[in-house]
Amino acid sequence: MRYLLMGIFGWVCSVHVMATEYSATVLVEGLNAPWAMASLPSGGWLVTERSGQLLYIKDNTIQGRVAGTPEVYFAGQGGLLDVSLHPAFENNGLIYLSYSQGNADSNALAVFKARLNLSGLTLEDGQTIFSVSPGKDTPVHYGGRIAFMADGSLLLSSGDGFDYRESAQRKDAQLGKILRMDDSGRALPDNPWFAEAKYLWTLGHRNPQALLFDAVSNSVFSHEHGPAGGDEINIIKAGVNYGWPVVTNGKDYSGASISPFTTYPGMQSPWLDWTPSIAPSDMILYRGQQFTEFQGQLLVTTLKSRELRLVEMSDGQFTAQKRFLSHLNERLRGIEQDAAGNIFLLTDSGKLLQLTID
Ligand SMILES: [Ca+2]
Repeated sequence: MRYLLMGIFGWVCSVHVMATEYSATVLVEGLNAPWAMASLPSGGWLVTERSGQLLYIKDNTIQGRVAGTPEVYFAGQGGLLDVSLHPAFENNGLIYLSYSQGNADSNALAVFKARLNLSGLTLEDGQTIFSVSPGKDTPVHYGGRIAFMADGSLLLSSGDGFDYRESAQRKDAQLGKILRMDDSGRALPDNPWFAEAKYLWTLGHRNPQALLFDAVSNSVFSHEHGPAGGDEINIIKAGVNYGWPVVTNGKDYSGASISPFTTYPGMQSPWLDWTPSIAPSDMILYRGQQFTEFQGQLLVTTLKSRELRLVEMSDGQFTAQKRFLSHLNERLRGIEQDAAGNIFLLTDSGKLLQLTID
């Protein structure tokens, strides 16, 4: 018995020593509700603050506020949301912002396009190239993530507006969808329902908070918030119905059942379901060299769970999850990798962090 215990003790110790531990270095503090960031090829970051500011950060310092951003409807979950560089940014300097526009009676997720003048800290030729239709009178569930695909098309995740969840199944509404357009905001003729619903790429989403295109696997991943339970990751393919609110593993916040169905013919079940909810906020598919454990895997920031989730897969199938950074006790809002393979995080408490190996 004594030898058996010693054996177990030794095994536990060796596992502890072998596992890689991660922590984070604070680069910048004092950000005001940061939502998203984009790594600039010249070094530094563009960071959005939900109240409407676009900040330029370099050398661990806020260099200034970029002028020329759109006027945002700042309420609830709305305001200035994502920032994304055009795939040919180094040639054309174009950036894209998602934001909520309008007022309490009628507001909508919109996309703003502009040319970044970094030396002048201003946006030039800015224009709103798209806004979700119809408008709504709730300040929540915008979705709002932008991702460019290899063909140069722009994907936009649009939330269901909370009170309008039935719209997620209707082709005559852009709520609860992933939308696809060109880099000027025009619908693309090869979209799956172009004749009847030009912009729609997929149906049946609730509040998709992450959206990414991975060039290596030529795949698109998203995640979205369920209600109480039913957070999910999906692999996004054109023309697919992802089920909300007909199919969900979540319940209403009251505890009432939303749907009797967890599967339904013609609707795609989640690639990964989180019940109970972890409130995922952002996600990358890591393609750098610096963190070997993360290569080719998904990293998900979480709000409710206050941790970084590694979601491992093999041949496109989910295999395992691991949890990191719980000791920070931070609501993690955003994650990005830079060209060198470094990983950066945003927190709701207003910090820009860099991931480190302990
Ligand atoms: Ca679903």
